[in-house]
Amino acid sequence: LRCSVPVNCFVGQSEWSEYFPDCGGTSQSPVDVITTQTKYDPSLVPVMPLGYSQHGNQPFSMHNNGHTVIVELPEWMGLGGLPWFFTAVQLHLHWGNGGPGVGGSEHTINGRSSDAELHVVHYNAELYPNMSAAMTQRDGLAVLGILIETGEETNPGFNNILNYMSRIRHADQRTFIPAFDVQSLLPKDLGRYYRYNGSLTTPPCYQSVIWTLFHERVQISKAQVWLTMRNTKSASVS
Ligand code: SG4
Ligand code: ZN
Repeated sequence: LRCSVPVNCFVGQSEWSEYFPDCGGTSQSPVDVITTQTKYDPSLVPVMPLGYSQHGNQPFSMHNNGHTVIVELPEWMGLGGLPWFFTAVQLHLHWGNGGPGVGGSEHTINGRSSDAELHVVHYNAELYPNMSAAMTQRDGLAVLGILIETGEETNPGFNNILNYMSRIRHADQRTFIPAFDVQSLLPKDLGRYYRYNGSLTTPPCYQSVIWTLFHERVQISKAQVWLTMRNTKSASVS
């Protein structure tokens, strides 16, 4: 396989490490969490979303980067409960291309995938000045992973994003959406999660992420998933 612009010509994950050496690292994410092999650590306190509900009046910027939808978050949002304070940067979604029931999540639990996965990305604001300085460093980033299942009931929190997806059907399109309570996207139980040191799940795969994968899955409706997929047909949202 030869290509001048690697990001545009991947045929599969197996080739990532040819172009991005970190993708062949020993802590590559995502992982399959095998619950019988996890170790209980009483020092792990519940996840503390800080300022997630203080969204203010400034709209959030949302764009399609050609792979996914990204919502940029205000810098007063952050994450406590870790050895350092982490500032929120953005959230994005991973959807499969198959629709509900096919399993578009990145992380799996005991081999079982979910229909989609939400990631809220933060950087270590105590040790590094900004996201780009932090993203190459061990302990530089903290990402919350939320597994999404589809059912019958509409999840109003997700409509704050999904209602506006049709405005960014194509790569590089950007829009502004009304600010909303980001905590409404998280599961209720913030105390049960899996924590491990891993990496960005896509190139450049920096081994820089403290991962928190919630045990509780969040439900959205099948209609919400179909609507999203229809509105992003040409954007290869994945
Ligand atoms: C997705 O490709 C996002 O579009 C990327 O966001 C993100 O990179 C990448 O996933 C890896 O993040 O939480 N899945 S992940 O490990 O957040 C970063 C952007 O490129 C650095 C802005
Ligand atoms: Zn992600």
